[in-house]
Amino acid sequence: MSIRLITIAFSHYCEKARWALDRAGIAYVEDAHLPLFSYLPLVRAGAKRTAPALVTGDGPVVVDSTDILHWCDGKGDAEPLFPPGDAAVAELEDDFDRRLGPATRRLAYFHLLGDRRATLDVMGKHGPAWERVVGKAAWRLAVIAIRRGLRVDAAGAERSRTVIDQTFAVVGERLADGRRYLGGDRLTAADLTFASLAAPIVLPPGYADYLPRPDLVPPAFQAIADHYRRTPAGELVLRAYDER
Ligand SMILES: N[C@@H](CCC(=O)N[C@@H](CS)C(=O)NCC(=O)O)C(=O)O
Repeated sequence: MSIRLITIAFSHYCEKARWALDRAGIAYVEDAHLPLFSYLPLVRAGAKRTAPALVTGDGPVVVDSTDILHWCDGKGDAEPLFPPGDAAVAELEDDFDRRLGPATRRLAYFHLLGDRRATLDVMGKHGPAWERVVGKAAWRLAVIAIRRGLRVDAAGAERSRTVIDQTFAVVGERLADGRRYLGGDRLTAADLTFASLAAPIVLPPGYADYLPRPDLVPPAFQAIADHYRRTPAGELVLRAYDER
């Protein structure tokens, strides 16, 4: 039985899982869905409500992106993402997962969802054709549901920017001694998680398949990406994607 990664294709947590699987050289099939449509396959697989989930065929379904990274460390060929005994990498990874991920998602949605063409472009690229047809027809309802569910509003976007600025500052300070990666000279779970969870606001070319076409990115959204790309932390995101 092939390994199946259930995703919301453009979700940055799903990107994190894809990246870890690719890096570890693990063959898998992506079962991509649109938001809300992902619930049924997740529940059927015995996962939680959130994507990603990894159906391995030889054990329980792995239901959280960080657990998928650990699973890859146990199964893949690459050097471990969590170097044994390195508590700093695990702490950074956990902080990015709990604070940065929700913040970048909210800020990106805040700038995306007001623009119908950009939103439909992102939602129209992946997943079963019937989901895209229904999603397009019901896009206004989907936008309302996402805005309510994730508290996507001006005040939330402002709070998220503060979290992002704090996190980018912490990352920048760690890189200030000239190290290439957060844990030292090679990519670890901290870098992979930071780069994938920051991708929706840094817009690295390697994530383009999950972003609006460049000419559709709303100007205020592009200005945010331009700002963060110029920071040392933003440069780490771009470099990690270049080397992906
Ligand atoms: N901590 C989880 C977070 C995953 C997550 O928030 N996934 C979102 C997509 S970005 C989701 O599936 N949301 C659907 C929902 O919450 O109902 C992980 O790392 O896997």
